[in-house]
Amino acid sequence: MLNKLMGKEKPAEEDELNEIEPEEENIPKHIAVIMDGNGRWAKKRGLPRVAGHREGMNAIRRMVRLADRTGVEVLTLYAFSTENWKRPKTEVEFLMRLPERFLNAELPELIEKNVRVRVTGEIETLPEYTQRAVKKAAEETSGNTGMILNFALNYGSRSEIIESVKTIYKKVESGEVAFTEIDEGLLSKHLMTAELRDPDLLIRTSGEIRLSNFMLWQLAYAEFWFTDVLWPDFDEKDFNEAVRVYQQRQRRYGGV
Ligand code: V07
Repeated sequence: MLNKLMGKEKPAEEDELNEIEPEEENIPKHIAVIMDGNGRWAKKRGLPRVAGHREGMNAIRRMVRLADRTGVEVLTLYAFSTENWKRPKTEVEFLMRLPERFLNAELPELIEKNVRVRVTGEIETLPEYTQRAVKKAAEETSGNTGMILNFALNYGSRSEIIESVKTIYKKVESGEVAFTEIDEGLLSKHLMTAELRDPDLLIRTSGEIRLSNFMLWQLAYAEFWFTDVLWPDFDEKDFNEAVRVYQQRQRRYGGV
């Protein structure tokens, strides 16, 4: 990693020695990922966009194993934004089948790994079969005490904040909350992520340098790491690089 930063090439085998160990200092406790570039990955190969989404699920499996092995406490993956409804109907229909498909294939391993699955987003407006799949996974893993795998599904940050403000308004109106009690902590407790710590590290793939309405409040103090790598190609080397960069930034921060 240091060699790379200094512009020197290093032999490929060293990448394997670069594994992040759970005992290390400054492991990001909550990693949030914007998994961008699935469509572009498919286009490059002359495949339909949905082939990229399918391959993106393999990258999720890889990411979950890496994060779990590293001692990450929460892994949040942005699977579907409220803006994604604007995509072609056939693509949206395909995407809505993916939670079920993913969980059918992965739930046994997630249970074996003691992973707790949860969802952040407006799931009430999703197709019945999508809701059923995510609810089943959340229920079957609700007693697990290991890593939290949090899927942001039909999620939009501004609307999440508006909903919190409305709830707080009603509580003030009814006298349950005093106007003077409104502070950052209270608003945080009304967000859909109330039970989760804020992300320490945001990863976005595929070269776009923006937040796209993702966890605007929660990412206030996170480190951001962007890469041109397309999500289906995201691998251990990329994961290690993101964590190493995070660790170095934390070290500098602590040093001043
Ligand atoms: C989706 C595959 C991965 C690349 C990114 C976009 C497409 C996993 C899920 C999922 C969601 C909830 C859940 C379990 C799995 C998923 C959608 C799209 C809509 F509880 N991948 N994935 N959901 N993609």
